[in-house]
Amino acid sequence: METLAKPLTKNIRPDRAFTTLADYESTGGYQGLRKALAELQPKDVQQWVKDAGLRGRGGAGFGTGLKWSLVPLDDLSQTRYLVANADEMEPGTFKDRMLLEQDPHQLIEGMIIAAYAIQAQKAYIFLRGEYHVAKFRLEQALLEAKSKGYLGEHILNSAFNLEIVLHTGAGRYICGEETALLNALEGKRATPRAKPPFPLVSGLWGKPTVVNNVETLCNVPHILHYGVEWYQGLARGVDKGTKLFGAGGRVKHPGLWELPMGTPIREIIEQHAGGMRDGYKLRGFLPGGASTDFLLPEHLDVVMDFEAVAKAGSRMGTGVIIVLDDKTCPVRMVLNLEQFFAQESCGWCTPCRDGLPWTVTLLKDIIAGKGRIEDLDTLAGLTRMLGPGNTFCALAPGAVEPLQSALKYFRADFERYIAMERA
Ligand code: L3W
Repeated sequence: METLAKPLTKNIRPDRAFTTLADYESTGGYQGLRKALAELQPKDVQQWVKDAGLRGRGGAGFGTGLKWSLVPLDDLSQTRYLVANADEMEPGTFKDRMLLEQDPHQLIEGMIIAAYAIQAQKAYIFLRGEYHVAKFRLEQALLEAKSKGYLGEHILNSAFNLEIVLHTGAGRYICGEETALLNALEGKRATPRAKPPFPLVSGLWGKPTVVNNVETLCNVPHILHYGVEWYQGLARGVDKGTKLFGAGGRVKHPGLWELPMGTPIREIIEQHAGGMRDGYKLRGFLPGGASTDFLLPEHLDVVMDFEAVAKAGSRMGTGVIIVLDDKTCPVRMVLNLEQFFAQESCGWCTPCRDGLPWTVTLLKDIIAGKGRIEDLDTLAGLTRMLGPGNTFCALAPGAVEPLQSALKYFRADFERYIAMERA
């Protein structure tokens, strides 16, 4: 069997806009599904994905097979749902967009296999409303899949039935939080729900529901088709498989690359992104989206594995790096991010609703020359008050990560604004 180093992007080519069903089938598409339905029980599929070591690619890294295995399967008459979280809106992150626009069948096949593994009868794709091209391509791909018997009743002549519904959001970041997403799907205001119960026990309309990120689901067909050992062998580090890593900011070649898990950050920034643009130096970076902590040039040899990045003091998050150069003010960059998060707070819990606008006010005052040195303590206090455990969801704890690390690493920049006012 042909060995593939880049399963997720093998069909994405510069000479065509996207992959049709025929293109997808010509490189082994829907073979993973055939194997799952013909040879494996749902529990076996869960075990394959667990053994492969696939972890969620949306930012949190929860074990995918473990998540599926926690869905109650005892009462098969009970409705279960699968949801693909395609509400990609993390600032600086554009990885799912490429998969959705350029190879929609890969997601659809991953969803059918995942739905089979948890015995879901209905699945939803919750798509970011602004992803118009993805919407069009997914609509076409769903029709193609249905016409070839991959979707609908008795898929590939098996006893398994599945309907996939495409639902577009209305442009709110909070809808990417899985329980807010479920409320939005139910037609309610998109506020997060308290967890537990986790959605896999009580999700959409109170039924067991698995929510997986797009990139996570795109890994699944390949695990089934090429096997667990092959998948594990793709990685360079502790975590398994490949990942779409990217870099944006003042690098020579901003972009996305499918690379082994465990790839050093230095390689992503210096080789794949071509290093810094002429005249700019690297000052720091957010490793995986706007809601992760800054790291410094001294962390360039950290590898992109969940634990390795956590040990360095940040999170791998979405794996799409935002680069800070020496001519961009970190205080203004953080203000920009906090303005986004304050605007996107759903207002459901007080610390997030009131705390994030307060960080914005303080940062604006500091930049306007009206700051006091005590404001830095207030900002640090806010990062603790908005941290994990004090809010319903991860929006505010994620939002304060770049702020808390900017206060740690770039304090002199804050103090310079404050001193300017005193001078
Ligand atoms: C059963 C338990 N299930 C956790 C499940 C949970 C969810 C998954 C991860 O936030 C992060 C956030 C953003 N029994 C369970 C359990 N689960 N414990 O596992 O859960 P959790 O709570 O760790 O994270 P989350 O609320 O899903 C996601 C970060 O991602 N982020 C943002 C990404 C944005 C995008 C985008 O725009 N597309 O991906 C970047 O880092 O800050 O920390 O399914 O139910 N005991």
